Amino acid sequence: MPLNRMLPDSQVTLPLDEIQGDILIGLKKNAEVFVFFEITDVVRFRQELGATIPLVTFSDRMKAVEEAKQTGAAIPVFLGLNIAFTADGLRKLHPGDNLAGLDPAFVDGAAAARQRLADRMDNWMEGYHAPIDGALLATGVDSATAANHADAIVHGLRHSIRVVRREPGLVRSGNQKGHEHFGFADGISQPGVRGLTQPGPDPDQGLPGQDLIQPGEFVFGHPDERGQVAVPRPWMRNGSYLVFRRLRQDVPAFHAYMAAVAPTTNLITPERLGAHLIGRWASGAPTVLTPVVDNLALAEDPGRNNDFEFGSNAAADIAADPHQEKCPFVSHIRKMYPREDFNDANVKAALNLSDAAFEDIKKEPDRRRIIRAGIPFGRDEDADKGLLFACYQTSITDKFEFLQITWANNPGFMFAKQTCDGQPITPGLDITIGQGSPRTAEIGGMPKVTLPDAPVFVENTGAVYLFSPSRSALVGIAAG
Ligand code: N7H
Repeated sequence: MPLNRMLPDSQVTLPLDEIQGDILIGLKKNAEVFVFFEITDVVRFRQELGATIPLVTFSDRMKAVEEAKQTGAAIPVFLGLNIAFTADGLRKLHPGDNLAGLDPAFVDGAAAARQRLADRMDNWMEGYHAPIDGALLATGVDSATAANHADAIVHGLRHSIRVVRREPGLVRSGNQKGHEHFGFADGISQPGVRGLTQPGPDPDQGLPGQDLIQPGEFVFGHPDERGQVAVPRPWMRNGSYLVFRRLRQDVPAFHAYMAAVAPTTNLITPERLGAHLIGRWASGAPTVLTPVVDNLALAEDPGRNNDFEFGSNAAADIAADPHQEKCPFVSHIRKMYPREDFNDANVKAALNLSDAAFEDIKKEPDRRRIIRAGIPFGRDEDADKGLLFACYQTSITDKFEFLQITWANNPGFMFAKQTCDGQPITPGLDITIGQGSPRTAEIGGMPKVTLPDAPVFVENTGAVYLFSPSRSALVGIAAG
């Protein structure tokens, strides 16, 4: 979702003209083409990159587009472009730097991560095994415009790159616009960024429920949630790691499971079971706020659709759900952003934490925030369809991989939780994106119900880990 309330320019503390456009705000994306390439001639690449930099979209431009959207002003036809490099690409472009000491997940690359992510090892699409040095992210108002835009940029780099894979993404059409292929509205909850997002009445939140996070969690060279400023290399300042994952979704299997299992639970209907396993209804309305029926008005109100907590110690006037009566611990949004769930005496006891360590662990969910920037791929009638998942962060190990391995794939997370009548809960792995087994889940506050093994609904069919540099770093690369 766009960070749809931003500070006036005079109060923005981040150099938006340095930070590429997709990282903090999101390129406008009806359609997007990811072009993965190998650099075949480094010297010519520097020259051709130099001529391409003026076409790259930076965040100051995105902020202006977002503001125009809000005021209803006409938005000119918009072409977005970002450029990012893999570790292999950066080694070619920064000779003499073997990237020692950088995030090991990034340095080793996405192929090396498959085993620890519990991905299948045999189903990457053509091109993802080839040497990949970088990616162009070209956006446009429709598929043809984005494709033409990508073609034009590739043409400008034609003497120095070889395209190894093109991955076109397209938002879904009609009333499914903004919804991913299982049918759920996506892009609702994103972190607010201090120094960019306008605080609301609560100075620590932007929109209600949107915690403001220090920018160093997403771009290098700024304070992070621990107050530290990381700049592992001078050229990394104002850059961000980009995780790209081509995630195929088995839509028929998802709906068949909900239809078969819902009547065996007290959630009764497939729509309601699906909503509880995601944590939001198809419309985007959170089940914590509306556990029984969908609510379109709530879904469409940015002042309310993210304004809830999960944990027991949430402020009295905020809706919460400590015993998973309205949103099971296994649900996708609760796994990926457990909000106040660590703020629980049982967690302190289970981990035998000191008071200081307990205070610290309460902030864990905010330190794991990522900025998501994906887009669906494939048409509804295609078997091969899903999400071109993309997210930005300053550590792939501590953010994307942590979320996937330690929370999504872990049946025991969230730990130390109980039903209303004190039964221990083993949530199960994230039924949507979790990999591994067993694939059961425990839902319901009282009584709890154990769901039968779910099939794998989402599988990885290609991945690339990249770094999205600042304007100055791109200029430095072009200069050689
Ligand atoms: Fe998820 N889905 O439709 O099921 N995701 N996700 N995701 N996801 C979210 O709040 C989905 C994936 C996160 O702040 C929504 O914007 C699908 C990966 C995070 O409350 C929906 C796929 C990872 C959030 C989906 C997929 C994440 C989030 C609710 C793959 C990271 C924000 C809409 C095909 C490892 C949580 C919204 C918060 C929300 C779906 C992948 C992470 C509907 C289909 C791989 C952090």
